[in-house]
Amino acid sequence: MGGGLPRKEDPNLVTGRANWTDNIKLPGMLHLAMLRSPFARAKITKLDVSGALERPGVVGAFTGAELADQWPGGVPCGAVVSDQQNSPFFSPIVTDEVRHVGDVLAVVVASDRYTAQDALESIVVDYEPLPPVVNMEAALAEGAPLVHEEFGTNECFKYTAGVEGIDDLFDAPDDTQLEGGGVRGPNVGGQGDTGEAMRRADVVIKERYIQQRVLPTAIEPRAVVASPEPGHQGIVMYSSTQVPHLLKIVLSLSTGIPENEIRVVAPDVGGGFGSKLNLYREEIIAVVLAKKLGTPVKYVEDRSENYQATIHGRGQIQDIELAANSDGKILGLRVKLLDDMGAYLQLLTPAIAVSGAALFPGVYNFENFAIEIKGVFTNLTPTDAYRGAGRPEACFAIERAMDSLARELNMDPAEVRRRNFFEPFDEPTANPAGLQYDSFNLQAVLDRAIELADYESLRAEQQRRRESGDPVQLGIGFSTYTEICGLGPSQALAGLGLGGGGWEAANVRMLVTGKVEVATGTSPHGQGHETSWSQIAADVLGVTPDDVDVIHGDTDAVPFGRDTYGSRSLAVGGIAVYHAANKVVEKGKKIAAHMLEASEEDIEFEGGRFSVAGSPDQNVTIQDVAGAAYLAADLPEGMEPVLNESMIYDPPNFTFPFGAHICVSEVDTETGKVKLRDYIAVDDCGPVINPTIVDGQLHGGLAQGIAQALYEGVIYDEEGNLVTASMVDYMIPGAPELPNFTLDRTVTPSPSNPLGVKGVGEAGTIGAPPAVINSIVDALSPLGIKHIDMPASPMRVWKAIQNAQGKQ
Ligand code: MCN
Repeated sequence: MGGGLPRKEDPNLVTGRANWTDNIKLPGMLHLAMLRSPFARAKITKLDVSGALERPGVVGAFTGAELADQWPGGVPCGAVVSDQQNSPFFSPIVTDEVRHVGDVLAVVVASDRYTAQDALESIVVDYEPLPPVVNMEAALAEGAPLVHEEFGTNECFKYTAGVEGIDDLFDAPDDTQLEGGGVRGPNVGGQGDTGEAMRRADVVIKERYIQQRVLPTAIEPRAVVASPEPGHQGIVMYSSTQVPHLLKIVLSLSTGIPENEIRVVAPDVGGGFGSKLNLYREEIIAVVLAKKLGTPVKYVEDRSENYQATIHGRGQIQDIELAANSDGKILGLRVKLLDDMGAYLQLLTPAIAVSGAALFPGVYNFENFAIEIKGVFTNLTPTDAYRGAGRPEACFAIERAMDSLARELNMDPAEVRRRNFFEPFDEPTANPAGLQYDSFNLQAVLDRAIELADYESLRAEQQRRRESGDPVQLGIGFSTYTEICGLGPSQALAGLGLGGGGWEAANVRMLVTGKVEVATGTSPHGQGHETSWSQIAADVLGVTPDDVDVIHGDTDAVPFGRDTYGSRSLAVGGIAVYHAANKVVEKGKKIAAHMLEASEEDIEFEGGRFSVAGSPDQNVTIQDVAGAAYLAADLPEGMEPVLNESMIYDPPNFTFPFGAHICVSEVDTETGKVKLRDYIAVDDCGPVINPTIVDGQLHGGLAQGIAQALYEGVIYDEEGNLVTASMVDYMIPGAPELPNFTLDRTVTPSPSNPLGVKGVGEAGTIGAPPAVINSIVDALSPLGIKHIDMPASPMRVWKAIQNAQGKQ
């Protein structure tokens, strides 16, 4: 542990030997294509699939009405954040009305993919187009068209913390009505009296930030093969998923197929970023048709379908008020959020903003906090988890507001942060929302980032450029962040509306030859668990990582698991491996004592060798012990054969990595173009198991965070058409658009687990957006520019400059 072992999984991935879902070809396999709505909202007045059936190669064409009894549970949403939540039935194939462009109204099954796709053209549909709602504020306005008429409103849920007794956080006619805050919400707490804090403050920063929708673009789009395989009584589903174990459960809930008759296999998965944390309608349809037709059915989405029908991330309007004294000390924060659900609820949709709610206070220690979140239905693609899921949004708001506060008080942005940081601690400490942060040393990460950036020189250069009227201005942007990782303690997850079940399972077994197999319930799709888990097991057992094979992603091979998301895998799944391996060592000690005719208390274990204390020559290797345990010819009385130990580990707390990022940008005031010159990230995820993997995770995360800040953004037109429906229209940055990252770490162990590790998989995505926008605003602040919305495209930046100069 701690060594930069090259990733075991990479040779296969980079030499074309990976096994993607689309590589699977089964005898008799048919191909599925979806007829998708071109309208954001329309009634279906006629639907006739008979024309498709006449085409050669077409095996079946189906409407929702024909298959409705096959999916009693519809597409499941498992997240409930409010008793009054409006949760619509989400039919895999709609029957009466389409609710977003890309909604599915019929499907074709054919001998090959092209035939299936072409046959869609022979389906006759009459639509009665209806006016759609394509933005949240319009959706909440009186008389707005309703996405789901049965609810009589487009509000999906309302969630409040610290604001009980008032209807609307900022809309209260008089601030005095906010007295009597201080009520801890049921799950995420608010506390104190934010109204009183606002009145008492020397300054109140009031801002609105837009979290644009973004597309979680994995290299491999979604793919599924559903197969009624011989020898298996139910269904085998191969899916490009990050959650095979979860799929087994929710597929059963959706279709009524008993859970024990479902096997889900995640072959190699080319990325997910949260978007493959869902049971999708296409997977349900493939399973239902494979059962109905008695033959395997494959569906692979193309990139435009991926952009229309795979979930989108973010999609929030954030109104925030931050109250502070003239010395920069924060007195209170209140937040009012609108959260875009899209047309339906996917597995976690309502829980995304709620799970980020308690992180709005960020890394700052203050008294008064309140939040109100409204989930809103729109006629757009559903949203759900995208890398960070709730935390990048929260971090952006507080970190942008901290910069505004610094500017208002004419204070250095690093200094205003420092004045509000928690003092270093290594035991759980409550944040203003009641979350128990595990351990922090924020001062250390900020100091190191400032040192690496050579901050003083940067400010001097900035000053020079300002004074000389250089058209290219320098911007220096900070963000200091924390996030909630290691999802999570089961009880706490239940409190967030996520049902519970935050444990993770591992099985560590030693084979007769002394080799090791680790079965894990995590389901990596780019994170390198085969390497990291090998390192953990190898260190505990005193073998080499090459002796360890890691098995994952098959519910028959690994019976229990809770999969990979929420940067949970190391802090929960890796710790399960650690405990199971230690159990192997404990059992090995008993066998070694028997073999060495010594007492168990006298057996020491180091470097893969059991020896008798004081007589190091009397020893046996763990491989010897594994062989003896397997053959079982001479074991201690009553002992079960084989070194084969399991652990189901439920963590006591989440983990809270933290960091300080500094973005250095050059903003061309004549063209609006922003060039990132440098990006310094000092992150603390506790002790690191594999520094190469951690650096890779940070690079990828930073790239996606910078992408949201500068390049990416979903665009819909007024009719609800997805304008950014291909990679030509949607800007995914590549290496040329990104700066050379300067990374460093501090190590503050978590008290929550024996290795002290915290998550890192989303850290970059969380820290980067505010650092980038803060740097641009910093560069342009002499013009009086206070905010630029994301993505800060050249056009947007140029317009802001023109406005500021009174030219527009
Ligand atoms: N690690 C480590 N030491 C630490 C922390 C982590 O060595 N102190 C290593 C772990 O051992 C693991 C990797 O870093 O190999 C990530 O661990 P962790 O932070 O526990 O995150 P998860 O494995 O649970 O990954 C989930 C996270 C999320 S939520 C998204 S979204 C995301 C991400 O990982 N999606 C990814 N990284 C991705 N990387 C790729 N390539 N593709 C995705 O879809």
